[in-house]
Amino acid sequence: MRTQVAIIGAGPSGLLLGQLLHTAGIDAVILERQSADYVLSRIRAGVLEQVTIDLMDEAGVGTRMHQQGLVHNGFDMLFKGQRHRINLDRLTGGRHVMVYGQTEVTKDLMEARQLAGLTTIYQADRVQVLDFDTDHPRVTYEKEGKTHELACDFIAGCDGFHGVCRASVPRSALQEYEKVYPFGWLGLLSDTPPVHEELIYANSPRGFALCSMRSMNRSRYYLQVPLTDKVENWSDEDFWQELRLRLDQEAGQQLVTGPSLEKSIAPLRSFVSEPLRFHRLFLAGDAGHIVPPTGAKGLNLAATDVKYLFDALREHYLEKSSAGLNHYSETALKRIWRAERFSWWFTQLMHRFPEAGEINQKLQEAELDYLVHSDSGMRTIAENYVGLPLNFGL
Ligand code: FAS
Ligand code: PHB
Repeated sequence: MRTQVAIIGAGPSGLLLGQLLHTAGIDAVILERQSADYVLSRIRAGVLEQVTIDLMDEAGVGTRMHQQGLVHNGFDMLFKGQRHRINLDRLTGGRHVMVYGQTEVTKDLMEARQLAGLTTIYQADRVQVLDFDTDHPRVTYEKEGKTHELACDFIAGCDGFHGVCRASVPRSALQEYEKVYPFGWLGLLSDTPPVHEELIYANSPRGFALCSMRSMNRSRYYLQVPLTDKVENWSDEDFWQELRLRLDQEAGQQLVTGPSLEKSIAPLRSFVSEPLRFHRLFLAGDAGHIVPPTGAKGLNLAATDVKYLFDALREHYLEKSSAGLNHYSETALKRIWRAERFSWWFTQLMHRFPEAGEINQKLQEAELDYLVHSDSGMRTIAENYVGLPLNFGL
């Protein structure tokens, strides 16, 4: 079998790239290790930046997102029992974010791909990416006990942090930067009305909490928990009780509890692998970087990688120019490091670091107190949260 672009991974990165390539008449085959249902079962991101919204529209899959997505013009920061609203609209000159779950983004992209009759091979085992340092890269995989080979012009490594693509690059050819945080996020999904119409990020002496949502009937909550914690240690009742202890009185009274639909613990890390290009192999999304989810950047950063890579591939095929491909890594990494910085900074500001001593909580509260009483302080939060403009600093 042969294609122009072999995409490894059918998460949001791979599916969005496949859909954009299709709009430009460029052929791509997606190879995915899991089943489609398994991919959809993973509960992840919830907040889309405008650049991601625009890309969904460009890929022709934005209809349901605009019908069901919730436009948010602000969010609350809670500390010392007080809530302070970050007015995104006012602070960024009219920009906002949209609450629309990654599961829905993935569903829309999967359906569009299937409707267009495009090839996605699910449950592709033992995927190998080969000869990507030559002009004739190829991918092999096993399916139903048979080995298959896919010849291609380019390989897009959209296979996430634990994927095969980055792992196939010789260690001497890349440099990895990593920071692992001493805690995780225990997430709970429930069919209950959100505690507030916007998100609440809470810095409490007991630890971080986040009140988010998927719709006005489905809520998503997170609690900072020690890395040693296990999801089986947490009954729903324990979760709701701890969440109340980390919120202010009003939210505690508003909180509607109910049975969890999903409960899981995600580790937090900052990670970047440089570069993102290895001749005919390109890394995009979590395959190349990870951010702690505090700044809601993970999915949005994946989307901008895909935008840069799609623009470069389209330029290669339609304009016979390789300029975009040659600049992909440098351009994407500039934006990646800006998002890594904000995600790290916001994580340091909002989470409890017991090993840093009680003074750390006092310093965090002092910094928060300054930020929410300073327009420039709130603006630095707002402009990063909605996503820096694509031409920022260029
Ligand atoms: P993904 O990991 O989503 O997709 C990679 C795909 O490649 C997967 O389907 C995988 O099965 C497949 N794959 C892996 N190895 C393969 C192989 N060898 N062969 C074929 N296929 C292979 N971001 C936020 O903004 N907010 C959040 O709250 C948030 N929460 C998260 C919680 C968790 C537990 C995790 C892990 C991430 C979270 N993220 C969050 C970040 C997340 O949303 C990612 O940024 C997003 O999934 C990135 O999408 P992809 O790059 O497509 O990678
Ligand atoms: C979510 O709704 O899953 C979510 C929202 C904002 C974040 C992280 C996760 O910063």
